[in-house]
Amino acid sequence: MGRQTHDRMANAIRALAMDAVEAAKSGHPGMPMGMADVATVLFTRFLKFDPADPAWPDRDRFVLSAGHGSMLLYAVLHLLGYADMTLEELKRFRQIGSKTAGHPEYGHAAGIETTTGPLGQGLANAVGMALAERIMAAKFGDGIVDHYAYVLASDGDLMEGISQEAIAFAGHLKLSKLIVLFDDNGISIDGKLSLSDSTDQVARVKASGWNGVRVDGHDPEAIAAAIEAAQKSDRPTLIACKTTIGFGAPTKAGTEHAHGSPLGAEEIKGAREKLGWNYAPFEIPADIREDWEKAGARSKDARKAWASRLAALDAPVRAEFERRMAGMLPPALATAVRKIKEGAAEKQVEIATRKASEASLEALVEALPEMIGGSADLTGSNNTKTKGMKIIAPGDFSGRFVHWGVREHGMAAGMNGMALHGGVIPYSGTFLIFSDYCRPSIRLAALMDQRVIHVMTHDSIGLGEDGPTHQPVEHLAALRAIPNLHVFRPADLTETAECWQLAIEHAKGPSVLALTRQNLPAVRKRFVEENLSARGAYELSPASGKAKVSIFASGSEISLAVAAQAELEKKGVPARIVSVPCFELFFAQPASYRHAVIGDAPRVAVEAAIRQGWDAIIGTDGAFVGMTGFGASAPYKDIYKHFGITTEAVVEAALGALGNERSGGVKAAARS
Ligand SMILES: Cc1ncc(C[n+]2csc(CCOP(=O)(O)OP(=O)(O)O)c2C)c(N)n1
Repeated sequence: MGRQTHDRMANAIRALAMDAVEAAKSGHPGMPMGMADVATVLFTRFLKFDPADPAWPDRDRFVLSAGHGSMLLYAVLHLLGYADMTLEELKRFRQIGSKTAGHPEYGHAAGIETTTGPLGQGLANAVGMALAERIMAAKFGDGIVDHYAYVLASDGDLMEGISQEAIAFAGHLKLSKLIVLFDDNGISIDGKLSLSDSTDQVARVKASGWNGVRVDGHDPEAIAAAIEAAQKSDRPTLIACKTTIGFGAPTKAGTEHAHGSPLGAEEIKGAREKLGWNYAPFEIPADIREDWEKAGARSKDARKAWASRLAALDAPVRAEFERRMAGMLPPALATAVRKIKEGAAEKQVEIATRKASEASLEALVEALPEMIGGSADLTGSNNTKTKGMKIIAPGDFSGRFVHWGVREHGMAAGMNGMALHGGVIPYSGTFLIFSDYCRPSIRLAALMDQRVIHVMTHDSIGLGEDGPTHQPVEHLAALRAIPNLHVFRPADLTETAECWQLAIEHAKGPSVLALTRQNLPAVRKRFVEENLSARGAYELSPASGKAKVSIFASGSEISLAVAAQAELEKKGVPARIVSVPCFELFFAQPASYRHAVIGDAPRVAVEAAIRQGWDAIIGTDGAFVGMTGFGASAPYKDIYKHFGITTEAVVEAALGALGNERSGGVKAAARS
């Protein structure tokens, strides 16, 4: 391609970005204008994709980590001929119901590989994509799985802490098909980057085992040469592209004023003159449109060749590849869960739920080859690695277990990238307390409807001596606050197996399994085929007669409820127990079921955590036995006693609730 054609193609991106931001009266024109040359080179010469089949499994992934520059992606997708991305959509940039949201949102339009905007996330997602690609290639061969993950990252992406976790991890695993195009424009919102940063990013990535090179981000041949070299490398590459933010804008280029607001009519007029772009807003001349559409058709033959290779596979292998990419579950899942539950009913073992999870995983990992486990350096504590599980190592991706290192945030974002890539179901572990370190990524998994499973052990003061820095108190409530996240807190082996099944079946969202460090008695006494946890809450143990009180609990506190029920019986107070392994599933039940489970007796809840959220079940007048502040360091039984989370306390609360009802308080609450 001649320089003139390149310039005109890049200017089409610039013009669409300026015009759409101007029409929306909001948005970020600077990055798309600055990176238009890089994007033009990447999409017209390197990226493997087919707008006619956007979900082609062997396409290269392109991640716009600097999500504020969304117009770059929308403009390119439009120009390449993606059916979703019409000119009309560009004109409706940032409007309600459009595919062109403020920041790219996964699922809104084909070609948006992940939701970006929170800086650093896209880069870490891409690491997960590059990892999933290698795992799938190890399983199905390079003829079927052989693609790159390209990332467009900004200064902000590289300043965020998560980038260090992602870079160090990718360097360690030598994820050589990860190529980062860094928009090295020296500008962020506050002004020159020198206000707050002086990192040599090339030296930085090299220190983590990457290639790092610098190019003039407005020189197409230099960019192309760097990408070519990166493709051949045995390690990930960062190409620092020196660019001018807002390239072409007469007074705002090179300044923070081009970053995040419309350029204004005068400036746009000047930019059109400077760029030699003599067309009306949103007008793309036919020759440029044709050139872009040609670029869009570049990989057609490659896709056809790939389809032939897929068709030539043995039928069972092809079916397995297609099943995994479609995220369909094998029938072996139900069989595995049934087996665990039968064993649990028979043996009635007293074990920690983290051990129950490990026992479940032994069967599940066997039944579901797509499950890829891991831990953020707490493998022995999270119990996420089953006996036969081989480790994924640099150069050998045939294993099933990822040592993520002490990188919870990078891990959670990487898992999102793995799920988005497809073919794998990532699960991994850390302590529940460090869900705070994963939270931004868990939120994005929920927003993107991605099946990612977090095993979070040491789920309360019950972890004991490590003390309040390690004892989650508000975390269950905080996680339950995230829409579309299922938070499971099973009580014994049977419930753990059921919750695992539900997490795996939650195909359109993430799950957290909150599990204990301490041993718990079995509370499910007999085998029931039905997954009782599936409705979120169910009557675990009925009262001997008409219930005078209902006790609600989750996880480790179920055993307290069981003991309290026996005490209350002795006192002539029939009590029923409701196990609540998952709030979200319970609240999704029809009102009739919810009302039946909640019942009309006075209510008490017990959970070794804060009360927030429980009022939806027990009402504001319900009694709650739990935590009101931070925990303490001591043997766990002493801590439970110290904070008054005991059988006696539950009994007392139940009797108090009864007395309260006699005086009319609870009835009033039940009506409200
Ligand atoms: C985690 C996070 N913090 C803050 C922001 C708000 N924000 C958007 S862009 C940006 C920085 C802009 O600088 P840079 O990344 O260099 O982008 P450029 O100005 O070059 O387009 C910030 C702070 C964000 N999107 N994500």
